[in-house]
Amino acid sequence: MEREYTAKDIVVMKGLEGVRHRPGMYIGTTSVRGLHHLLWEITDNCVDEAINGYADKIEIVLNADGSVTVTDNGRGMPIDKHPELKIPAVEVIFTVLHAGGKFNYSSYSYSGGLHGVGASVVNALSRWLEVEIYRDGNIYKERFESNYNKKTKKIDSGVPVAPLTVVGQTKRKGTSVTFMPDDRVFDTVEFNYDTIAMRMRETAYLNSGLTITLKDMRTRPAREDEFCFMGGIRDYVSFFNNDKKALFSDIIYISGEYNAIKVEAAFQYNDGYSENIFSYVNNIATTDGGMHETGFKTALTKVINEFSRRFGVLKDKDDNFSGEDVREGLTAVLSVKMRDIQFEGQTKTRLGNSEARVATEMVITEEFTKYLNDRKNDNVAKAITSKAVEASHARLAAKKAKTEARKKTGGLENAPLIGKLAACTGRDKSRNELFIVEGNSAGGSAKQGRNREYQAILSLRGKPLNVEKTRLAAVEGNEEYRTIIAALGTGIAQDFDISKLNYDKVIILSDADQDGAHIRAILLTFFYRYMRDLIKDGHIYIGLSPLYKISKGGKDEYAYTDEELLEVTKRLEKGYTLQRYKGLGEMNPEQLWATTMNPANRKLLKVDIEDAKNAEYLITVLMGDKADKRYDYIIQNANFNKKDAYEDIVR
Ligand code: 1YM
Repeated sequence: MEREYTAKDIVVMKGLEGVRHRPGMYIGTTSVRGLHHLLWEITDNCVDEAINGYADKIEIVLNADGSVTVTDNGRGMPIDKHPELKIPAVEVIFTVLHAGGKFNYSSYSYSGGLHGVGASVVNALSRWLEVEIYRDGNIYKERFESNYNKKTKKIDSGVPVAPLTVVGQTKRKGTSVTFMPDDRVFDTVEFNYDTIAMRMRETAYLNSGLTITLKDMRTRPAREDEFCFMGGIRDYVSFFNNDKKALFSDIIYISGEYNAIKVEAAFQYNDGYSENIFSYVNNIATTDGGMHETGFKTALTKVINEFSRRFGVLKDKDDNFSGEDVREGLTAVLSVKMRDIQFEGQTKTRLGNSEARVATEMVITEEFTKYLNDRKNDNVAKAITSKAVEASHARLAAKKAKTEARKKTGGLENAPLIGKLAACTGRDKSRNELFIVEGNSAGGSAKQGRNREYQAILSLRGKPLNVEKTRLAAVEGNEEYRTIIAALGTGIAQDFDISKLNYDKVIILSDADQDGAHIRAILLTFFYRYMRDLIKDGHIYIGLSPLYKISKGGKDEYAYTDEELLEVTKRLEKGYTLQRYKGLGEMNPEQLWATTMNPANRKLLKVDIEDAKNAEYLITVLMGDKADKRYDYIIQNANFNKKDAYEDIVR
């Protein structure tokens, strides 16, 4: 049966056409990250249904044909006819851009990511999409396709192939969506199991009692995971502190509501020195913090200071604890749920709503005060205040030492350090590169092989200090780091100023072995902790060096991975000699330049910490106290020579 198109159909099609024309505007990018955004759009709808109390199960299946199926046990998408468009609501949801907001559906949406563009965008960017709804005893089904139109020479996006149809009976309730991402749109259409698992684990932590299952039918045997945390964000805090020594066993949990903003926080202290606050709004990670985080910090500082005054931990002569003092060794998860969220900042990962600050500060102040003053929690109160005392003493001592050092050297305390740096001659900061090289012999080769106009070399002796276990003051006192800090010119931690950066690229060059992986991880931890914007702004790189040299007839070729080696040796057939490099130090200056430093043919991985939490986990496990776990993790995950460890390979 030929279907007649009405004016409304055309509006609908034009909308989705726009999405296909400019996918980046709707999902940010057509890279592998954009691909996963499609999936989040669908899972977010399920999470909404769960937050509103109608669903408690979500199932994701990566099908063998490359499509993905997401199913929930909620009410089922609405199927009643839309009063104006005269088509079932489900069809509106999948074919009208921004159907959610525009038609006033889903006003209770708490999830929904950065883009929050909805199911129609997923449809527009899929080869085909099928939705099944289990509702009122029926199974309803509709299929949409994006096919090439010979007449218009364009692709008609997300067009229904038939009206919504009842295809069977059922007792169950819920919605199931299967879609095949369009390979004409995305750079890759291969979903990454680990990316999805990570996000779903996080979602499960943030929504206690929600069960999320993930199954990969593309591999044999199928891979499967189930995430469900009855303790919610409390369990999340224990997960983060798993490898650390907690100061007390209790995990402080606070929840409350203020002006229709739901605030939930869980926290605990460990014997380390770093502060780790993981904040969320509507299940979206706010890696740059924002108003809710500010409210949390203000409340924490205020409550601990008031309590300490009242019970004489702070005497009249003492200054108040600073914010850093009360956050030393803190691991916290803060989750806020509210309407009309606004993001700020370059990466749109900072919450801008000031009402979130007010609500968070109110809820935390009230509940945390009650908690500390409850005699049951005396041991916790004592541990927290003692930790703050210790931190404030360390802070004051470091400040004093710094002032004295400055007096002695007349402000030139960095001068001798710069001597360790083989600086470059050029002054163009936007071109200059700093290589941080493992070992003196590789450092020597790098100094001789480099282009001295824009390449500076700093060689490290041995392993740098592990900053995870160190206070800022000790880091600042460490010669290796002082050299790096002085060379970069930016300062560190609170004093960090990226506008003073002397180099466009900071390239870590370490051996392709376990020690090299460890050194790389230590340096990344340092940048992550104290110069995070260097990573965020894309200045940190890992230089790949070849694992093999293959020579034949006086010509040398290099292989950076085992796969490349196979390729080359296959092509050369026989009569070649093979050298395996055990470390950078085995390369002479010319080889190091040709393979690792020359922008024309080197391979650099741009370090991209989109997901600060995972970096923190990696760092915690790599750097934490439990050595066996660390060893396993390095073996399994620290192979930065794997391409998929980072998104971009650049020169
Ligand atoms: C596998 C994906 O989308 N589930 C889902 C979506 C909706 C509902 C239930 C729902 C919401 C409401 C009322 C409501 C959606 N509805 C809409 C819209 N799973 C999945 N489950 N009844 C059912 O929010 O009022 C958008 S999504 F727009 F119709 F409300």
